[in-house]
Amino acid sequence: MAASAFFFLSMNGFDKKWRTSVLVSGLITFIAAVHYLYMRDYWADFGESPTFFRYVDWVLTVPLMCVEFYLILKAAGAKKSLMWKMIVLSLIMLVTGYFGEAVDRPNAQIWGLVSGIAYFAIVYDIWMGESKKLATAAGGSVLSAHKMLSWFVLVGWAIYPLGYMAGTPGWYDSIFGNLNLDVVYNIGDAINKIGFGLVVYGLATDQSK
Ligand SMILES: *C/C=C(C)/C=C/C=C(C)/C=C/C1=C(C)CCCC1(C)C
Repeated sequence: MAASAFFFLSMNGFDKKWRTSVLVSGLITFIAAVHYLYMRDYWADFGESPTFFRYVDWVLTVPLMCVEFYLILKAAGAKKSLMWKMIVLSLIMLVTGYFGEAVDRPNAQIWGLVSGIAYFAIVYDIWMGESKKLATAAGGSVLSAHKMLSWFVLVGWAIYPLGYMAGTPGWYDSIFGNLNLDVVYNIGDAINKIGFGLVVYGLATDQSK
């Protein structure tokens, strides 16, 4: 919530075309903050993982992160089709993950694998595919912000499959079984949503000079 206040209050200081990007950063942390209130209450009432609210949050915030990629690459000629491709991949990643955690737990490994493939398709696109080419063409601070965001997706987002393995049955039980799924997800969300937003904030600051 503090991050959202920070992003919203800073918006007017930026050139018009960068305001949308900072607005989206604020929306991502705001949507998460609201869902964390639901998650806390659910946890307090039932003493179990608030999986449903967790995934409702992600289904809204992760596509918005894909929109951020599109917005910063728009000036370099990014097309809407790039945005939709990333959104669809992120939804496949999340819906299959939800099935593994909440609907068909005995097959969590298979759902997790399909989810992981969609995740790698996103990683591939931003590190080596269309998105990377556009960022390279844009150069300068857009390229360096794109690189930072790509690191968030490669390293920061990799926290989530670890949480998933900690919370679902599979061959990985002996490795991750002692971690708490919710704690891992909470840390992942704080790093990824606030950190991601700050990179966009930094880029908007640089471009508005
Ligand atoms: C703000 C929330 C974010 C950035 C959530 C990201 C979630 C993921 C990258 C989840 C990925 C998963 C896999 C790659 C495999 C196992 C199932 C998931 C959904 C946990």
